Amino acid sequence: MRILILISIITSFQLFSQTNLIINTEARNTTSLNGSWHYIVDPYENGYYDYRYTPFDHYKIPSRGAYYMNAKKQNKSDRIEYNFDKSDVISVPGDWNSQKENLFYYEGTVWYKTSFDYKKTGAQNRQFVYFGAVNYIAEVYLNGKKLGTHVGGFTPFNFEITDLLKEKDNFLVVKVDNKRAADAVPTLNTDWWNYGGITRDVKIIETPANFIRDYKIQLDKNNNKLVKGFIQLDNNEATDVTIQIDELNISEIVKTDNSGYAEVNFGINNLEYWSPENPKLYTVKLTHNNSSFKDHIGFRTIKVEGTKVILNDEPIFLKGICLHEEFAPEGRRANSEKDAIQLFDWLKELGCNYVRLAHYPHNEYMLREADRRGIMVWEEIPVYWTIAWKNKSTYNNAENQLVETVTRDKNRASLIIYSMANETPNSDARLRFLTNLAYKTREMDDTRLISAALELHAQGKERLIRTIVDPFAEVVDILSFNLYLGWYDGRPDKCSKIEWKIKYNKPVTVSEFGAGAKYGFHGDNETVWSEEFQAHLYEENLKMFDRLDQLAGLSPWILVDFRSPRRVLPEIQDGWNRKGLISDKGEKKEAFYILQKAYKNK
Ligand code: GCB
Repeated sequence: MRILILISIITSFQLFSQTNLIINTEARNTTSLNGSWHYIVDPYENGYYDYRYTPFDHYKIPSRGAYYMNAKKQNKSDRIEYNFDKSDVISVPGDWNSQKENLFYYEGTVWYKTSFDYKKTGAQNRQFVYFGAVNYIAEVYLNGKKLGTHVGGFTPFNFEITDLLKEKDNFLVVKVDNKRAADAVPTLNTDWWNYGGITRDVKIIETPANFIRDYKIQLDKNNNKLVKGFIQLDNNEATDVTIQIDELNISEIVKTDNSGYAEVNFGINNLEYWSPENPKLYTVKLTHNNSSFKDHIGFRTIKVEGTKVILNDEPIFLKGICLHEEFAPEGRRANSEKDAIQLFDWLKELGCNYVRLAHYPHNEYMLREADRRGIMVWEEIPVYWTIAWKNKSTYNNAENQLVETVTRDKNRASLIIYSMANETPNSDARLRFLTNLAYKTREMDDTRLISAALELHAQGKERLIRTIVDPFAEVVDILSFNLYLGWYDGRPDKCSKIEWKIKYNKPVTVSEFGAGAKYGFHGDNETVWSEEFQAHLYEENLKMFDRLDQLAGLSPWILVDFRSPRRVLPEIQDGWNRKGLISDKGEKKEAFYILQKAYKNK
């Protein structure tokens, strides 16, 4: 029976809206603002609110007490109670927790400041300041003027600074607040570290007066000889844009309408399709008003047919693993291309063709690396566990994070699945929330699949039947579930007794299974935390999943041990979730080789 779902109309909420995101920033004319920034830790938000708790932002005449004014003492009677230039420095990009011992557990406000000179390269040019991500709320000010606010810790945003930028002595101040909140996305409760700070690159982008801000150049979902998409200029202008793919002798001219928008629609022949075996990327050149830049784009189709996932007309099994955006050997957020290369080296060694980037959008280096290395990607937004489903602004926040993710990554061939949520409990409000997100995703990009990490339900007298009872299963393209059989649910030998009863005619991927193990701790199969226990659990689980007819892929939990404040057991966890196949020091546990062997034989 089809379930009718009432879609509520939710209007966009100003605070979160970020529709003017510039994509493919690595190909633009940019100046990095990465480096050492001064910072002030401000748990009472003294630099933001006055003593009546009125934000300085609301003052008509700016107060020099507001930290974003970066005020300097002008004479001996001048009382200024902060001084960025005499405050400590911190690296950007980078989380503060791993850089400063006293900020290890800190959740709250930290002010960042950098000063710089800037020479514009063209008189008519425009400039934007771009942040790869700031966790979680960023209030951004240039030269004492507010540029705007961004909410959400894992997606990029930019503000125009053309009119404020000077040749000398600019100061950019960012108030970063990573306090968790019940109505935020994610909410209060997660099983990962709430790394605070300016965690990704910061740069100034310089563009012509009008420029190509956004575009989608991808194969049509149902026709692998047709490129479809759009070009969006930043300003309204009816003009020509040229799309060139020299290797394929393609040079297409599209005409933008009065709103600067053009549809892209052209035939393409003799393509080498992108796949894990042949991650072919074409250089695509976009030209508008004599100004050009390039992207490296792969072409492939992905769809489902019955219970199969079909890549370029062939069924494919997703041999994957989950991953947090963390560089464990240094106990910090991953933030560079070098980090991405190390993580993908491990994925390749394990024999993966697929990765689940949990539980929020990872940095763009990861998607670029996935494109180059032929690893298909599941990308998700941090709608995790107990979100405030009924709260409109929570929805708007989630939707905005989704929109920013799709906007940034829709030209990456590796990206095949958008996930709407992880382990969320059934309710009408949750169904409405997730369905709205799914509709929004399809409206923006119908060339990829939609999923969510769902929960399973136990049935039968002995509760050994596993099934999905979830109306959101009707909405997704691929069913996925997390299942900790042998860890949170019984012993590993229970796996052999499980019966599957999944009624939907859709492919199924196991989005998580696993067990904790401390590298170097040995025991028998039944000794919890031993490498042997984890390896045995993998063996039993893999056999159990082999009996699931619709099985189209696996992404066990997880490639590398990761930091979590929930994991406090001394001598075993010490602040780390130990379900990694690789330890926090980079050592491979026995289960790594079990999965590697299973993937070799698939
Ligand atoms: C889960 C969550 C994941 C946790 C994992 C665990 O189901 O999705 O975020 O870290 O279990 O280790 O318990």
